[in-house]
Order: sequence, then C-alpha cells, then structure tokens
Amino acid sequence: MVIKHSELAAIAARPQQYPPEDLPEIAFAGRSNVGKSSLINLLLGRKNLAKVSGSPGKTRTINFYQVNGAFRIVDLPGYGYARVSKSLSQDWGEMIETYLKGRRNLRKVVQLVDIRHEPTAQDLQMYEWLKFYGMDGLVVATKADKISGNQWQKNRAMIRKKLQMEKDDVLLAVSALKKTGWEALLEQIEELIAPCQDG
Ligand SMILES: Nc1nc2c(ncn2[C@@H]2O[C@H](COP(=O)(O)OP(=O)(O)O)[C@@H](O)[C@H]2O)c(=O)[nH]1
Ligand SMILES: [Mg+2]
Repeated sequence: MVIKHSELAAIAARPQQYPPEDLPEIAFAGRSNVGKSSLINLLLGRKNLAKVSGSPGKTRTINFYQVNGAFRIVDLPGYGYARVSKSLSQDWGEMIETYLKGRRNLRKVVQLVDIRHEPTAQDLQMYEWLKFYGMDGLVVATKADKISGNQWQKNRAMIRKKLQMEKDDVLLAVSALKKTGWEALLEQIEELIAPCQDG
C-alpha cells in the first residue's frame, strides 16, 4: 500500500464528534510520550500531522486521520502521565472505553510500548482491555534506536511475557528517529483493512 493522502478528519471528545462509521479504523494506544504521534507521522509520511508534543499528557481528545480516503488511523489519548489529575485520568479511561465499546468499524488497536522497559501496570491494564474487546494481538515497541539488536532479543521476550501475548500475536519494533520498522506495521494494517475494501 502506498500512502497517497492523509488528513485530519476529526478531533473528538464525545461520540457525537466522531466521523461516521463508514471506513475501517485502526487505533493506536499507549502511554504519553511513548512515541505514538511520531509513529503515526512516520507511517503516513507526514512531518507533523499528528502533533509531537514537548509536554506529554496534553492530548485529551481522540484524533481521527483519514488515509487515502479508504481508512482511518485513530490517535487515542495517552495515559500514565504523572501530572494528570485523577479526574482527568478517569476522563481518559472513559473516553477510550466509550470509543472501544461502541465503534463498529474499529478493526484493531495497536498497543504501543517503550522498547527499553518492561510494560507498565497501565500498559498491562490497557492491553487487558483490548483483550476484553477482542482488539489485542498487535503490539509495537517504539524507540528501537535506543537499544541494540541483542537487547531487543531480550526485551522482545520480556514484553511478550508481561503482556501475555499468544504465539500468533505480532510484536514489531519501530524507530521514528531512524525511520525503521514502519513497513511491517503498514503491511499489518493493510491486511486488517482489506476485507472491507472488497465488500
Ligand atoms: N529516540 C527516539 N525518540 C522518539 C522516537 N519516537 C518519538 N520519540 C520522542 O519521544 C517524545 C514523545 O514523542 P510523541 O510522538 O509526541 O509521543 P506521544 O506522546 O506518544 O504521541 C518526543 O520527544 C519524540 O521526539 C523514536 O523512535 N526514537
Ligand atoms: Mg501524541
């Protein structure tokens, strides 16, 4: 698949503000600062379509990016930022769960984790949610440029174990800095959205 066109389709806090359920959607979830916006920009070949934030925890909306007029990439609010107050983190949970629960055109949620560390308790909680909604099975480890290939072999096993990923579940490594790993992710996305385009 070649990404020819991408644009911001909606910024939503409530379902009434979501775009119609007419195109398949692939959502991205992860901790604030994990590299979600950077990865979306890399995938879409855009410099700053998704805002890369110097101050983490700012995005408290669901941002929809329409791609090739055929599908959408959905940027879910980042979690786990310490300075976010309790009520705001509750907002975060409610916002994500409302989207997960009701969205009929949602095909998959890509779970992002930092390649350097064991997934956090909140990463695990998020991934358990995805399992509950049948949206698990595709995890991306970000900032791959920060560790060696040897270390990746170790961390790969650690991430799979912590999230209790199944054998057939996919774990990819990407670096937005070095622009590596995105092709494999794009292939996964292509497979996920394909059935809809046929019929
Ligand atoms: N070294 C490195 N830094 C990255 C990478 N991806 C993102 N970052 C940095 O991590 C910070 C957070 O990135 P951002 O994309 O805004 O994360 P988000 O909060 O998850 O959307 C920024 O300073 C980015 O420049 C990467 O692949 N490698
Ligand atoms: Mg972001």
